[in-house]
Amino acid sequence: MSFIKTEQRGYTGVITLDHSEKRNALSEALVHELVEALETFQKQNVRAVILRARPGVKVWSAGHDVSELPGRGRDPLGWNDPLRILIRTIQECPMPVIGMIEGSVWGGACEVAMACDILVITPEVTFAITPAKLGVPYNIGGLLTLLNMIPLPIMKEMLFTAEPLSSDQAFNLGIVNYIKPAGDIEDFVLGMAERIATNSPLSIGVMKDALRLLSSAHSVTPELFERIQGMRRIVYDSEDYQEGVRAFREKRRPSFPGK
Ligand code: YZS
Ligand code: YZS
Repeated sequence: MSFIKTEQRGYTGVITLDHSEKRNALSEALVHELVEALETFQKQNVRAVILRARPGVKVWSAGHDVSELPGRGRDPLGWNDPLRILIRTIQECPMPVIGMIEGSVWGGACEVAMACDILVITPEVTFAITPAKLGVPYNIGGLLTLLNMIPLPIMKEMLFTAEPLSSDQAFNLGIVNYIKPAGDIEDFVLGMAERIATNSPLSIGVMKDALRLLSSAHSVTPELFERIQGMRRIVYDSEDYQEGVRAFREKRRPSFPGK
């Protein structure tokens, strides 16, 4: 079964999320296809990638596939979790990835958007980062992806309320590059990708990687790393995490005991 569609137009590679039944949730299978598509594009000398969903969708992606989150006692966002693999693949691929977004963006899909190099969205887009609704302790690398895009007070509000940020706010804060009406967005993004493709892919690839390395150049001592991991562990060992995931499966509001 295929959860995405891919298309190559000259030097531009287009990936379309295509699993509307599950609102493009980032299952292991979907992520695997996405990662393969990016690797194939790289081999085929694609110079710019567009990551989009089907035209007119209400949900760009519902985020991590909650049915695949591990049970209590295991890190839900460990190094080899599909979301983590996808984020690294987008960040480390040398071609610029343009996120072309229609619809709402949830949880881990917000991080996918923030891992893209350039964002173009329609006016209806919203971004909600939702670990606090599931009792998930978001991982450190993931927080850094968000921190590199979102001003700290706004990020705290998003994380603590888990409420959506509007397209206007995202644009005014410089998180997204452009807001375009649904009827214009595709041509606009394709045009931008074509213009990128006329420039030196070697120069662009190295600058992208250097910017990634510079923006992740925070020194964390082993002790600090272990301390944060220890704090996170308390959360994924907790009743809150169990209740959050269970409530999602049972399609009801969670009631968090706070322990
Ligand atoms: O009942 P069926 O089998 O038709 O499946 C339903 C949903 O269960 C499924 N689905 C998902 N399955 C797994 N993981 C998901 N994230 C997910 N989202 C949806 O898709 C089928 C259609 O869903 P409905 O709810 O009926 O669709 P609709 O009424 O259109 O509502 C769309 C939204 C997106 C509003 C709704 O599905 C929703 O609230 N989804 C969850 C959004 C969310 O909270 N995502 C964050 C997931 N967590 C993460 O990414 C990170 C771990 S974290 O939490 O740390 O940020
Ligand atoms: O033909 P003659 O001898 O009259 O000389 C011409 C140009 O060759 C010369 N000239 C330059 N020479 C060396 N380095 C330059 N950057 C440079 N720019 C211009 O000046 C004479 C007049 O130039 P025209 O092209 O005839 O003037 P005009 O029609 O008024 O056009 C002006 C612009 C500025 C639009 C045009 O000259 C142009 O596109 N110049 C190049 C702009 C550019 O790409 N600069 C970036 C250079 N690179 C860097 O700063 C970094 C290394 S990097 O690339 O990393 O950002």
